[in-house]
Amino acid sequence: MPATFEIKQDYVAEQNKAKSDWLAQDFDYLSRKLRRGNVDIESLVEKARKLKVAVPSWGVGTGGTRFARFPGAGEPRGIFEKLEDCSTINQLVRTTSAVSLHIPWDKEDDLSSLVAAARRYGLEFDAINSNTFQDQPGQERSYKFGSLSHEDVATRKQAIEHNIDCIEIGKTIGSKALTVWVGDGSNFAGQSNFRLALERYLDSMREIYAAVPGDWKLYIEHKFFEPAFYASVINDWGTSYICAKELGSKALCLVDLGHHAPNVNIEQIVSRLIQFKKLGGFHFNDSKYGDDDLDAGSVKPFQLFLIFNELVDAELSKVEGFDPSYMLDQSHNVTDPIESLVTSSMEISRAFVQAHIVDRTKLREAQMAGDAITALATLKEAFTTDVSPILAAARERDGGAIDPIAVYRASGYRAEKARERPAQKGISAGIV
Ligand code: AFD
Ligand code: MN
Ligand code: MN
Repeated sequence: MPATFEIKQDYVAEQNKAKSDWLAQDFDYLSRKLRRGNVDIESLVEKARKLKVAVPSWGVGTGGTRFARFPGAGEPRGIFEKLEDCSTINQLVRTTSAVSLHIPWDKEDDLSSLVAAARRYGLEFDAINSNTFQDQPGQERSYKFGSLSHEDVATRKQAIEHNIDCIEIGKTIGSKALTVWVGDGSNFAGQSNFRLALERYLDSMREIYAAVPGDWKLYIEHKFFEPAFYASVINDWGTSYICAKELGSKALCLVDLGHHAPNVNIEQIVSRLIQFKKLGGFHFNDSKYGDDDLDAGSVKPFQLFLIFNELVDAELSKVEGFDPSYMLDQSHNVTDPIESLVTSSMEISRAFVQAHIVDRTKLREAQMAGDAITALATLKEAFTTDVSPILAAARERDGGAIDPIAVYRASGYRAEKARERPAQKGISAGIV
């Protein structure tokens, strides 16, 4: 008997039984509909089964805003409980078998126990994230005025060393990438010299790059504002691209969907990065105003589809070196984080499968004929196809739940965790 409550595999199978009839009917209907367009539903199920998206360790705790944090019941109190929740998500959806750690939030001295726990849950560790946007207790130098681009060489050195420490942790736990996002920037015009700040950032990154193992990737994550409200040092994909290019082949750009100005054409940015072989991966989430951590697909599902349209186009065109990694990066303020991450991972799979339905011959012909109406209609036809039965079948075949949220709620998992994990004062669970 495990010491803590977990959803039993038999329970998932039992719950699936009640839904399997309607799934078979819907699946059959969709398969006939897709066949009319020469699309084989089985190949889509296989595609869906292969797609993986990593879960952020910091996403399973309740987030907060600048104004307040309203803690949820049974929140994970440390990395081992976070892994437990990540495992529950993967058990239900079967597409989230990797976890992305954030250091020092997830700092653990006993790394072999951490690896053993992950293995027991069937989880792996994805990219490791460094944190030089906060000061930690006992830290010698402050990041108030920046980290990798700080004016002071000793502060930069401290930030570089932290990143190298993260690489060392990552090596031990089996990560293959380091993601660097810095909060460096300025709040006032004139506060910082743009050119010198970027030079210092690049010098620091060169030292980190040198410590990145040959079979690893170094992801540069840009963000146009916040915490710096006038100018961020790594503010956009252009700056990110230039830095990745300066550093070398291990350095790639990471696109966080929430890190662009409103209405920016993110799918076009994705296309550009693919074309010039610098697309490293994604932090999926959604955004309406300046927020960067809403649930993927919750505000602009068509945008998510259009991004996957570019990704699938690259996959089918066999663009050389195209191998982006997918991660969620969200903060959940008003929902049960497990429910949000379950739903978001399904939205990623939905957009991916829909993008695979696009009739690319028809689209190309419409483009060549200057037929904008048919081009858009071709995309819309795929986007408006309800691929839920494909996603449900993929989950079921891998031992997951046909209806993950229903199973999760019926299992009483959260109430059990609330008993097992009495609230602690002052837990911080991801802030931005
Ligand atoms: C930031 C970035 C980055 C960072 C995260 C921390 O999205 O990925 O690690 O917030 O929560 O906005
Ligand atoms: Mn991010
Ligand atoms: Mn963010």
